[in-house]
Amino acid sequence: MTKAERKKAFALIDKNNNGTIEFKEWYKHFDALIRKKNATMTAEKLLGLYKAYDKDGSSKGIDFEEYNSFMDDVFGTAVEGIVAE
Ligand SMILES: [Ca+2]
Repeated sequence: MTKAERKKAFALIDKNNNGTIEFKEWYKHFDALIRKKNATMTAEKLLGLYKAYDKDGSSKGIDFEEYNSFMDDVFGTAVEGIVAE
């Protein structure tokens, strides 16, 4: 996923367009995504992830840089690593 694609994905999650992903936006997005894959993740786990990536602990949400580091952790090695080989 290129940075431009990530920006698009970020904008899709940021429904109210304020530049950060609030927990309700985060939850809605990932809950739907996880359900599509027939998996489940509890709200507590999603909240834990959310808090882990809201690095400045502002609790006003996850900004693009924070989202980007989340994507690096989740997809960096697994997907882009394979593509790079
Ligand atoms: Ca938002």
